Amino acid sequence: MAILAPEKGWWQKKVASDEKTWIMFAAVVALALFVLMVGWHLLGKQNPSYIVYSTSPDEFYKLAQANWAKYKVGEEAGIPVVQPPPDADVFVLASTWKWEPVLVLKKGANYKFHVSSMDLLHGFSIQPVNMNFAIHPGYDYVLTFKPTSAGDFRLMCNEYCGPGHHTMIGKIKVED
Ligand SMILES: [Cu+2]
Repeated sequence: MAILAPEKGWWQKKVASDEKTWIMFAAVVALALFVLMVGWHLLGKQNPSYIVYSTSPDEFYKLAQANWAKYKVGEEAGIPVVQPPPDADVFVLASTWKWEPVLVLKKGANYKFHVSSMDLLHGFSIQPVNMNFAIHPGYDYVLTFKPTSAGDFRLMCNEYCGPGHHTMIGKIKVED
């Protein structure tokens, strides 16, 4: 019974051979999973990795505003429509409860995304592709991004962020 102390010297008992087999088996499985983790990162269609820098909501907001002013081509319901050229920096800002700006990108071009939140934890999720990142305020998430198909994509928030969470839907248009 667990309520009683184990008998003295129990830790000095030799490990039985079947127990040794199980320990070896577990070690082999753990090592195999460790190797798979690296392989899966390189070969599996996982979330791409990104680089994170620390920033502040104020600083990021200023950088985003300057970037949008440079590449702005219009406005949709008060949200700027931004068309950055290939290889440009692209700023995406999450706040309760919207994504800014509306992006117009070119298929096959490379972009350097900077994503941050102004207030709470939000989730940057591009639908219907498998991309999903947690976005905390105070950090600049930098990811290289190359749209591989044309069409209209939705940017969803994938972390519950309050009563307007379900309305937090952004737009990315990818042109041929
Ligand atoms: Cu949300």
